[in-house]
Amino acid sequence: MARSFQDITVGIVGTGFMGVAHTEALRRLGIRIKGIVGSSPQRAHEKAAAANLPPVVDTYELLLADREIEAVHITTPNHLHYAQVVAALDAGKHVICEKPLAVSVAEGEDLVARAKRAGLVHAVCFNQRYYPIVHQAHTMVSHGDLGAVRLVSGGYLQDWLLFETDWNWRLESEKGGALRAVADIGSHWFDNIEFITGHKVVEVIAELHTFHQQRNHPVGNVETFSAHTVGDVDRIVEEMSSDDAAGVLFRLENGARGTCTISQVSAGRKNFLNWEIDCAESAVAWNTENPENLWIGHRGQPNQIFKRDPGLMHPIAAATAAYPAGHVEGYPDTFRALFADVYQHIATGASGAAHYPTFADGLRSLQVCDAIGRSSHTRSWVTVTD
Ligand code: SOE
Repeated sequence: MARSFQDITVGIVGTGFMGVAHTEALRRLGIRIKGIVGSSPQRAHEKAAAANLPPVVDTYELLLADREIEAVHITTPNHLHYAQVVAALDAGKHVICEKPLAVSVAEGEDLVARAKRAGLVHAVCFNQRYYPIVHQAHTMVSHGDLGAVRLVSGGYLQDWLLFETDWNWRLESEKGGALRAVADIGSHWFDNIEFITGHKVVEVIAELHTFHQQRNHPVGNVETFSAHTVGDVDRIVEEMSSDDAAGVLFRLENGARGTCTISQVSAGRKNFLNWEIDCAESAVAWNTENPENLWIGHRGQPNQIFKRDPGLMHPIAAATAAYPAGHVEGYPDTFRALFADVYQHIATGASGAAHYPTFADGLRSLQVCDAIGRSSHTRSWVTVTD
């Protein structure tokens, strides 16, 4: 018998953009969040007061020592993920980690092995899979409704790092990792594509672009997406090497071909993940700025728009929707839907297969991103190592 979500107690580490998103989604599910840890107790208290976060716990060690807490959400900068996941698994906690799972393939491999050994639930927040329309496209492809996948195109565009004065920890490679736009948002796009098509990316040729060789950034902490609200403050000039944008050509394991553009410097594109998947009989296209509508392209009949409607969607896709048709669901809802899957698994004693992205998917993403980085470096096709 499944336990009620209300009987599950969890903790969160990280009080930034993602810490808030996780808090809100967990509250909607009725899961008790006993404590949240920030980069310092003072910052955590300030943020907790401003954003109505759970009670602050002073250190991560104290959070892990709490026996009531059975799962930990890790929403800190990327370089902290590895050690925090290891500590959580060692403390016997289930782990829900933000993407990227780690900053290198070697770290990712180690975390997959540790999670398996520990026998605990391990999830990675590829939340953008949980737009109900993405699940609908996944079921249409896997049921053969569209024919074999042949061509995939699209990308992920944002503009919050457009100006040389824009800043966030993601731009510091010691914190974000060597790859930036590719790891931060390209990872979501490739996860969407592998999830929908059911085919792995096997080869890539890519070019990374650093348009701002220098950034003139504010001193101190700047929250994700908030750089343009920073006023007249002290700034320092920093040499930059990470990718503002990237172009990727790729091959899927079934022989399908793809192209992807990733950018965090595309004016006007706030958070635009988009794809078109052209199959042997029909095509589908979708984007996050219009998340309720799936375009279905035909040759011999008029094209269609499939609006998100739990009553008409495949049951697997309908299960990711919380509201009826016409009541628009968007980005925050994807976290609710992902965590519902994860906690359903925990509530049933983690028996049976996981239907949500696990550490194996987190590792897979690190492998794809690593191949993109190597390809840009060697200016050649690179095989994605599995
Ligand atoms: C910033 O680019 C960011 O918050 C990413 O880190 C998230 O993963 C993405 O969902 C939205 O944009």
